[in-house]
Amino acid sequence: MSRNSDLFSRASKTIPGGVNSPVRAFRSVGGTPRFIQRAQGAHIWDADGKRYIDYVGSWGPAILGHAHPDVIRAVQEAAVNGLSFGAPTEAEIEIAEAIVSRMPSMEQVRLVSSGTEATMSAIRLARGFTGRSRIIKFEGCYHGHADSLLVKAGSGMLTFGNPTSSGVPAEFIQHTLVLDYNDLDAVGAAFAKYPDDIACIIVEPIAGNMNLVKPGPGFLEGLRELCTRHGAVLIFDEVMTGFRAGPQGVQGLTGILPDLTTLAKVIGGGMPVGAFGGRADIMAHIAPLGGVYQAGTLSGNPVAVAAGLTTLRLLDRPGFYDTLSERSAQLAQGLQAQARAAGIAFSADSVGGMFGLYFRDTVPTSLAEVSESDTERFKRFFHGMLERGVHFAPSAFEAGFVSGAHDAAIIEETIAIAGEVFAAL
Ligand code: KE4
Repeated sequence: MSRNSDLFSRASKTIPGGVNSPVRAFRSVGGTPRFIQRAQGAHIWDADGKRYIDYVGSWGPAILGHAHPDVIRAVQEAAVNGLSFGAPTEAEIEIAEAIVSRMPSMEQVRLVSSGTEATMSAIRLARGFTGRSRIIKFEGCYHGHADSLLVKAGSGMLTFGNPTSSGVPAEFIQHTLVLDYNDLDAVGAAFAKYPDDIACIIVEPIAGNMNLVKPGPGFLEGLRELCTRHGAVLIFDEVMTGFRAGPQGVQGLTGILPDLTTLAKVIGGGMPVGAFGGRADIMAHIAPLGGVYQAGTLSGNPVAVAAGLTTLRLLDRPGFYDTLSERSAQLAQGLQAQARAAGIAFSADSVGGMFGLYFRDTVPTSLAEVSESDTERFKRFFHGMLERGVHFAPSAFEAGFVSGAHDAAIIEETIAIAGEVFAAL
């Protein structure tokens, strides 16, 4: 019995499902989750001492590679001066300045402790700013686990959604419209049906929670135009794509500026930091300035901020993102070549430091197309790679991540291992 199995059965006695976040339980791929003992650079080691090349990277934060010495040192130096004060610190100003100077649409920012807090707060702010209740989200996009966002599309596209979680009363999601990603006509129809009644659109400007799905031509531009025309707030949920898809997130890649942006993951560098921000005239409605209440005991705590601020500064290294993008593309192309050689229906895509792997012939443009992937084959691929020391996301519906520590040799090693696994699929 491996230590992973021992730990998993022991964990399950005191922690629901043995994990503190559901995707970690391997439910969609089967098998025993690996309990990580330590991580360094591109690698993680499990409880049995087995080493893996890691492409989860804590679901995005480990963009520099795990345990970067400068980040660890910054955390240690902050910690000896105290962990949290519940009072303002200079470091919070520095990370706020670092964020707003990098994100083209952000004039002001408020720190929180998770992506969920960021999106929940941004939606409340959009409702408070507009005085409207209805919100639009897209099927397959995940924005954290706030009640009003745990919704799947209703029967008719323009009817209101149904909860995706028990414990969410219908009243809590009655104002949430769920539309198809990339379906701009449906968004136009929603505004036509509910003129002056839609507070905001929240969207992953590149989706990473239905696997990687990019916006179609004109989709983001169309959302921007519709929100401007109807006085609705456009929220880019860049929790995953912020400082990951590129040095200025998707808004930097596209030049399309949202009214509000939510961030987390990279800006904490592995420590709990989230943020929401954007137009100063909207942020002026947040307490203590305005009537939209939002708060957090550990928001902006100096230890988490030290990790995030050091990470952001290290990302400024010349050529960092060019190399990161090259590595992701090298992985995607190499896996595609191996799959083709083995006659496996497979495609892959990448943008910046994130990638998507799909067991279908073509790169998907919607959740429906992602759902046509061969998930059974994905499971066998996932475990074949895991047994050979490569740790991909334990779900066919998640994006993957490379870091600055994934050099060309590590990518080539991964591609070579995949050749063996595809051949056995
Ligand atoms: P957190 O509350 O988990 O920090 O962030 C929620 C969130 C919000 N918005 C986007 C675009 C996100 O990707 C996330 C969280 N992403 C998942 C990965 N698919 C976190 C992994 C997990 O749930 O354990």
